[in-house]
Amino acid sequence: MPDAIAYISRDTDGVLWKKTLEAALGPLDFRTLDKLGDKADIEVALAWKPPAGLIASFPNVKLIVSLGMGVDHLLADDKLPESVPITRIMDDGLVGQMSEYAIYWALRHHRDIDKYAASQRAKQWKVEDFVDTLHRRIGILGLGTIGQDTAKKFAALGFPTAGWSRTQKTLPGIETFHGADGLGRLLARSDILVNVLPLTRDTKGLLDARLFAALPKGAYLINMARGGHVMDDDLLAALDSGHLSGAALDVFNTEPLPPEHRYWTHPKVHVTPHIAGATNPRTASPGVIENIKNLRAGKPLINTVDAKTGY
Ligand code: OXD
Repeated sequence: MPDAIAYISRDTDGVLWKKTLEAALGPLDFRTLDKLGDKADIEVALAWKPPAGLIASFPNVKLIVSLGMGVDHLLADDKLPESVPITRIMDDGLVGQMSEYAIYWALRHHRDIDKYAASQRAKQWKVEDFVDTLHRRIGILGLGTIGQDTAKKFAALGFPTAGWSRTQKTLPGIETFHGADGLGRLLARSDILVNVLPLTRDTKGLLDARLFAALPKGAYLINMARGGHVMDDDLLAALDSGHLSGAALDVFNTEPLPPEHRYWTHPKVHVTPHIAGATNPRTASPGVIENIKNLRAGKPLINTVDAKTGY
């Protein structure tokens, strides 16, 4: 019976995942990308950005687990076996980190910290115009688990907070918009726009010149979803024209961000290397363990992904 777990990631060595899974499931035949051995032994693939076609070469794989909450990295592989279920991690730790990331950059912008840092360098005692929290409107693109947590925390800080999703959602204390009409209405009232959408056929390139133009002048962008949402030239043009006041970007069309990319040195851009939310085996593993047990017991899986919607 194939029962090996393949850990497919070039970002981390999997030692923590092996330890965490073994603590719950007992000793495992746990294989990493460089030591996959006989691929016929592999029952479960834990994957983050797998090389295209690799999972299709596991003849007996029964479950594909996305090691990210986003699954675009898996669905980009057009050879992914269609009949094998895909599940994704649901990681409270990661969700909390993502909210922290958005709140950090939003507060830094809201309280003019970069301007005060420049004033300090120039030894200048200069007070910037004050903007009441009640007048700094937050807009969140995407109201899945991450978007909802982020929205709730912004609202708790007193920011007027709204969110947009494909289908209608109701959330206490959050203004919600949906569909194509709703997007324009959300943008028109968003002084800080936070993107946490899944990357799908419908959302690829959504953050383009038209979308930026629909934001109020001086709006600030925080992108912690995927680089593929953003038309980079359009964002740079919106920053250069002064229509947008700045951007905090964690994700990029090409990762690692190439050294020659203008984002690295743009005075209005903050770049971080896809760290907004790191998968943490401690908080991500319970659902994975449950699914491995369910798979082996022939029970229904949780956190399944619909390949058609892309999340
Ligand atoms: C994810 C990510 O999808 O970290 O979880 O990008």
